Amino acid sequence: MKPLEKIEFFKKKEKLNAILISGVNGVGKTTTIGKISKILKSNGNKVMLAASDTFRAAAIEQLENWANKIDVQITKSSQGSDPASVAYKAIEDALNNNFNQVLIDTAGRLQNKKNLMEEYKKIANVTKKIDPDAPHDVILVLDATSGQNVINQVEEFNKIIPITGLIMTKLDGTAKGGILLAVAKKYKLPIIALGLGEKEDDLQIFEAEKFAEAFTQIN
Ligand SMILES: Nc1nc2c(ncn2[C@@H]2O[C@H](COP(=O)(O)OP(=O)(O)OP(=O)(O)O)[C@@H](O)[C@H]2O)c(=O)[nH]1
Ligand SMILES: [Mg+2]
Repeated sequence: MKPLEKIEFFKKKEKLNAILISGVNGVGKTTTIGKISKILKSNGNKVMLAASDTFRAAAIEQLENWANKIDVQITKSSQGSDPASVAYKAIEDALNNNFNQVLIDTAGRLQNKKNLMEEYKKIANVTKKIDPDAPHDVILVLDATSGQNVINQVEEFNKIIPITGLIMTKLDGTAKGGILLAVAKKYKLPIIALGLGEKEDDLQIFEAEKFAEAFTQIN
């Protein structure tokens, strides 16, 4: 499992690092952004959130609550506005104000909905107008209770913009998420972290040894 680690994800970055967070509906994207922000901030990063889920009612407020809780900045617009413009503006704001990490929240979308996947592509492409290397990370959030469908999610999201890391949430429930290792190996994707609850500290950075220990104890 060692090659699946990517602990440097959470370290302090010297240059702008835009992180696109994607996944199907309700997997825990927004919650995970809150949790990641806390770790990034504690490691000396200046964090900006981009409220690019302009689709779901109350999604902006939800992200704003996390921004307040963790005490990080947020760039937002109104519900129904263009998600790509929000991402663009967030990165612009970050560069102008010396923020180095931008976490882009996106609306939940099913991997087989063509128009929603096109919109997703547009968000990624617009960030390249500011920095051709952006988004520097593309994290697909997976729900441990999704079972085998996870494979199809990785396959389809990866086709639109190459994924750079996986996070699996809801591992505090009865689902063991055994599929995660299989899918990470198949697509050669690092596992960034594991979600173990709804609170700000319920994110465990993926470390192969710890995971192996926990896994063998549970089973
Ligand atoms: N038990 C548990 N619940 C979680 C975890 N991560 C997120 N949740 C819960 O899952 C629900 C959905 O979380 P969100 O963060 O809103 O998910 P999302 O992917 O942003 O949802 P959409 O934006 O609507 O697609 C919330 O009730 C979260 O509190 C986790 O690791 N464990
Ligand atoms: Mg959300």
